[in-house]
Amino acid sequence: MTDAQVLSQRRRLLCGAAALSVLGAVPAWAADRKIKPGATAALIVVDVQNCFIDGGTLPVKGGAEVVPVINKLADAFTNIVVTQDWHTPGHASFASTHGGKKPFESIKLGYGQQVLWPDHCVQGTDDAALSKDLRLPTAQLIIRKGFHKDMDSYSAFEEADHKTATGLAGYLKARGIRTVFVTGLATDFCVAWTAMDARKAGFETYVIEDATRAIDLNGSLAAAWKQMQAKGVKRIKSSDIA
Ligand code: VGL
Ligand code: ZN
Repeated sequence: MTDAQVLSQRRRLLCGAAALSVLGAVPAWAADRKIKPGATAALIVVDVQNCFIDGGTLPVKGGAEVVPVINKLADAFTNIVVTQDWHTPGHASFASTHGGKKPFESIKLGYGQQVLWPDHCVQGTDDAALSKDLRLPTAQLIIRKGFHKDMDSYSAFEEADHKTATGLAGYLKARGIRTVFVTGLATDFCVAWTAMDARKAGFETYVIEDATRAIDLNGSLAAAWKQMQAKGVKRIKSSDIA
């Protein structure tokens, strides 16, 4: 066979596999196409904290639903990093800090536009604690962010001035990590900013969609996916992981 014939035969085989998987019958060799995270991959679990779950101060719709998905994903990873939104009282991102401002309005601060939020994830409070239902026995690092009173940090890599590093990129690189899989809350804020900054720092980056839930403020979810795609972030489902 010529190379072209080999390729076209392969393509037919792959189409066949796609048709079979629609029927729910995936042959063993097609299952091999799932992603197997190895020693150079890390799962990043963003802000799965009481504040972002029902009963918390800034609940994300369906936020608790990511927990079992993430717990199951954790079995496939030897490297796991967890993040925590960790604000001072009177933080710049709180509406209550700015006289006359209401939550979900936006203002201009020294480093750019800032959405104002209800007071949330204050350092040391139960609201800021990780969900007690998370089971991540192999998690190696908890990185806290947003702890500078005058600056927010949606991203686990860089604060909102896009200059101040959290240290996560250096940590991951020092550990030999090349690929990151981002999960958690919220898709359109801390997950998206973390994923985009992971790309900026040179990591191959996936967002596992069903392991996230969104705030979706004025179309922010669709905008976030568009921006992530433009930056080369790959969008997958937890069933794509072996
Ligand atoms: C987040 C809003 C404010 C997040 C954090 O984790 O997505 N969103 N602080
Ligand atoms: Zn916050």
